[in-house]
Amino acid sequence: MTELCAIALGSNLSSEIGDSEKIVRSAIVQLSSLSEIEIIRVSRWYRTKAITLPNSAPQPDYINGCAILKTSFQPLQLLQALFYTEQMFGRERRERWGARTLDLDLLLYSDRQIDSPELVIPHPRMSDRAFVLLPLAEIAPDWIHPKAGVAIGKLAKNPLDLDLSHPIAI
Ligand code: PH2
Ligand code: MG
Ligand code: MG
Repeated sequence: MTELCAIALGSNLSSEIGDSEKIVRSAIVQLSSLSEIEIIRVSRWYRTKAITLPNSAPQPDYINGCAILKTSFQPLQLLQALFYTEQMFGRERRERWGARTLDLDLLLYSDRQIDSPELVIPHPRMSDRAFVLLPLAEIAPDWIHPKAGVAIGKLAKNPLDLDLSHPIAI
């Protein structure tokens, strides 16, 4: 049994692998090497202004994008695989919304809604983030956001007053 999922990728720090663009591209290759994951579509990559917590130091721009995958993993197994991949790419968790070499967020898992301490799906902040919605709308415009009941393509057209990330395709 496989399910269709959507993930978001982000990076705003380079590592020994290379710059952020190299990191997100390599992360896709790494995920597709797992027998439980088949990458179906990948968006273009976008350069975006870092959204930070109020009063925190400025951060480098992000490279953001989204991917659709088919997986035989259950949601928490997939989450573990994403965490593991982040670690492979040198991710360190120091502060919330701190700069990172690789962030992999599970956005959608089929039409499921999950609200557990470990995992909330749909991703609770995806609907107000242009750096998620724009790339996602490119590859999954008709996917209905299970909580909002609205297609991703439509959500991506809403004014995003709070998000000043201004995604620019690279
Ligand atoms: N991720 C964050 C916080 N801020 N800003 C941009 N532009 N892109 C991100 O992926 C991002 C962010 C926390 O996950
Ligand atoms: Mg994130
Ligand atoms: Mg994350």
